[in-house]
Amino acid sequence: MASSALSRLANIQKHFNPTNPTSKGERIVKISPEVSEALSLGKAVVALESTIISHGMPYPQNLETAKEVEAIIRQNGAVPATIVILDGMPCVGLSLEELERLAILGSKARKTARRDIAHVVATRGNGATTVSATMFLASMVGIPIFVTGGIGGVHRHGESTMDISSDLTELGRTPVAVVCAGVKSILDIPRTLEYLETQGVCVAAYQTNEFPAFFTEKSGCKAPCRVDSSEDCARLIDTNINLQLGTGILIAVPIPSEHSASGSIIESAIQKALKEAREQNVTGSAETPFVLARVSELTGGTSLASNIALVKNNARLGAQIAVSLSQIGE
Ligand code: PSU
Ligand code: MN
Repeated sequence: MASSALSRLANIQKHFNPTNPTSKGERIVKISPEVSEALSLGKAVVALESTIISHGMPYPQNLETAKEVEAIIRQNGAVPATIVILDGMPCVGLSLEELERLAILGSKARKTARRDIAHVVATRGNGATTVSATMFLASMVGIPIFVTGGIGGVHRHGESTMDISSDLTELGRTPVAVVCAGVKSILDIPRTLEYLETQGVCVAAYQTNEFPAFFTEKSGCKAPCRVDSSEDCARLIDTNINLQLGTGILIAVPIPSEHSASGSIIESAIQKALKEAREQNVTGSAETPFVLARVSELTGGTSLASNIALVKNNARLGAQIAVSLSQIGE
């Protein structure tokens, strides 16, 4: 028991409880009563990001999807903890009103990666957290598992632009397992995997030997390791925590096969959207939201349906992993 992952996390929380007020009497993060209770009892909790809601999907599908994803996590025995910064307060676990506020804010919320957190908080802004910022806040409150759709990566031509998502460096420095459907082919997938290796990140593909490419099951790249069940994933996470490696884990789950058929249509839309982004000089953090919105328009919503399906699939597995992890050491 003493060596289990969860008791280690409880120990971290005891020494640094972010719900305690600072010396000036201010809280630095607000944890919902449901998430707070689950964490203190060592129950399964799954973190969720907010950029996917604000920038990744249009309203009202974003709100519907966010609510459905939370429901899937509950049905599978875990507590969802959507993470966002509202009026300068990092929030872990949202009420329905807060979730609605985020969905309606859409891209008016600031896309918040690790580098942006302090400024959004200091200016009392609204920040939709990306994978890097969500991992940071999840780790701060002791949540070891986080579910999303896709993560950022090394952009094409990244070797000269140096546009490499901070999601990758966060995976190298924060011990949270991220369940995703791989990375999109709008990115340079082989270089993304190289970069993750450099960062010391364990990358495991779920029930396949190949690293998935978000809209398609295959990327042409072999995954460094393979896991076949939620118990496998939980053991991997528990081991990573016990060894105190300090690095994250990427669990890459292929899109359900009934949605991957449209992959080639989506792939050609991606090529067209990338060309438009270059022509219109859309770069930096604006590139991913631009390309995703254009791909959705060009495919008449097919890509959005696939996106929603894979996030739900990831949510189911992520909750099962969280439940398995909470049972280790019991
Ligand atoms: N990739 C997707 N969907 C997304 C994102 C990435 O397939 O919604 C979002 C995530 O929040 C991710 C962020 O963390 O974009 C990465 O942005 P950037 O490339 O600017 O680091
Ligand atoms: Mn970038």
